[in-house]
Amino acid sequence: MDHQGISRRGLAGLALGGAALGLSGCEGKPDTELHPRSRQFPKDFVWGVASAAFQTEGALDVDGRGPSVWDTFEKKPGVIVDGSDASVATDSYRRYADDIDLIAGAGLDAYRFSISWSRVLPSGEGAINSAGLDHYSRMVDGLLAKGITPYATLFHWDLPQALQDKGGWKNRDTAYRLADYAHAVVDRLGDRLKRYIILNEAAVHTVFGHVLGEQAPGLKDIGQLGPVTHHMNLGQGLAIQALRAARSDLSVGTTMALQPCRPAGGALWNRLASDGLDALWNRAWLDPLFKGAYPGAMDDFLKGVVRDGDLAITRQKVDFLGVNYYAPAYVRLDLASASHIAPAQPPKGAELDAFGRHIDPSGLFEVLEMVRRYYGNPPVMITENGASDPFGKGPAIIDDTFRINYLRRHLEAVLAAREAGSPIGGYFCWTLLDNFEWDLGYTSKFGLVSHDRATGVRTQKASYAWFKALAASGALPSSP
Ligand code: GCO
Repeated sequence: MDHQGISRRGLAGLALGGAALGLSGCEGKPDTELHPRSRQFPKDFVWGVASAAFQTEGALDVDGRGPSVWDTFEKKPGVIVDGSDASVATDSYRRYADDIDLIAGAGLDAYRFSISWSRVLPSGEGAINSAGLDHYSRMVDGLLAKGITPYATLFHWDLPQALQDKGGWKNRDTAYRLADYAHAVVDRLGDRLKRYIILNEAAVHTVFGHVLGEQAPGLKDIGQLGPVTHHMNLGQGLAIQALRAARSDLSVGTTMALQPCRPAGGALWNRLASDGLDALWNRAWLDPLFKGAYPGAMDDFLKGVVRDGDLAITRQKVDFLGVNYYAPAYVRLDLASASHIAPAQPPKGAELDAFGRHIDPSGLFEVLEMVRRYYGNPPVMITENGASDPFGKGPAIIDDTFRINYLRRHLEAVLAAREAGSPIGGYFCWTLLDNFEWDLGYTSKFGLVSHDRATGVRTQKASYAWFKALAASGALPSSP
C-alpha cells in the first residue's frame, strides 16, 4: 500500500534516552540486546496472551450485536489487502471454550481480550443488550473455572457505527458514552471481572484511523488529531471514574503503544520530526494521564478543544499501565506532509520484522525507562509484544524459531527494566491464534497457534510449547 505521512509500517519512537543508549539513529548496526543479570522471573509474574474482539470473534450479526466502524470500513473496496473480512476470524465468539482450553493448556495465568462495545450497546448508547453481556459473562466464568484471570479491554478500536455517525471521537459526547459503557460492563460483570484496560493503543487509532485513513473509521483529516486525542483521554478518565465509583475492588489500567521515536540518520532537522512524533504518539497520552497536561507541541491541534476542568479528569491514578511494544519508529522531516513527519528506514544493517520495522529489544527497555523516570514509575504490565510471520497467503510457520527468538530477546529487556527498578508485573504475548490483522487481513500471522480458516483446525506452533515451559518455570532460556 501507498503510505503518506506517518505509516504504521515505518513508525518509530523517541529521541529521549536514545542517545544514552547509543541509538541516535546513526548508520551502522546498533546494539539492540539487553543483558539482564538474572534470567529468573518472580513466582507471581503474570504470564498471558492478548487478543481483541474484532480480530477474533466473528459472529458479527449474532445475539443483537450492532455494527462497529470496522464493520463499515472492512467493506470498502481495496482497504483490506487480501480482500478478506472478519465475519468468521478465529470463530472465537462460538469457540471461546476452545480458546480457553489452549490458554489453560499452556498453563497461563491470564487472558487479555476485548469486549465489543457494539455487543453491549448496539447503538453505542441507550438500551443495553443483555445477550451480548451474557457472552462475556460465560467467557469470564470459563476462564475463572480454569484458574485464568481475565483482563478485559473496553475499547480496542471498534467504536459502534451509530456513535461514529454522530462524529465519533471528534465529538466530545463520545467520551461520556465510553463511561456509560464502562458502567454497563462493570455493573454486570464486576462481581467476577476485576481487571480492566480502558483503551488500547489510542495513538494508533487516532493516527491510522483519523489522520492517515488506513484503518477504521478511514478518515484522512489532520484536523481530527487534537479532538480525537483529547476526547479519548477524557473518556478514559471518565471511564476510570465510573469503574471506581461502581466498585472498590478493581484493578484498572489502560494500554498504550509506546515507541521510541528516532530521527533518521541522526540528522538535526529530522529530530524536529522525531520530537513531534514523540509528542503526539507517546506524550499526548502519558502526560494527560499522569501529569494532567499536554505537551506544548500539541497546542495548535488542541485549540478550542480542552475545557476547564478536563485535565483534572484525564489525570487519574491507574493500578497499572499497559505497555504494548513491537519496534521503534524512525522518522524524517517532510514539509510536504500535513504533520511534517514522514516514515524513514531503520539504520542500514538493522534486523527487520515482517513490517520492515527494526527488531530492537532495547527500544522496549527505553520506553520502560521513560515510564519509570518521567511518569512516576507506575506498576506496568506488558500487554502486547510479539512477531508476525513474513506476510503472505501461505500456511503459518509451525516451527517458528524466529518468534521464540523475538520473544526471548524482548523478555531480556523486560528483565533488565525490572532490574533498573521498573515494577513490571506481567507479560502478555500477542497473540494466541493467527487472526484478522486489521488492514492486513489474514496475511500477517502473530499466533502461538495457527488457525486454518478452511477447516477450523488449530495447530500449536513451537512457540506455544516454548511459552508454556517459560510460564511454568519463570526461567528465561538463553537460547531457543
Ligand atoms: C495492537 C493491535 C493488535 C495488533 C498487533 C499486531 O494493539 O497493536 O491492537 O490488534 O494485531 O499489534 O500488529
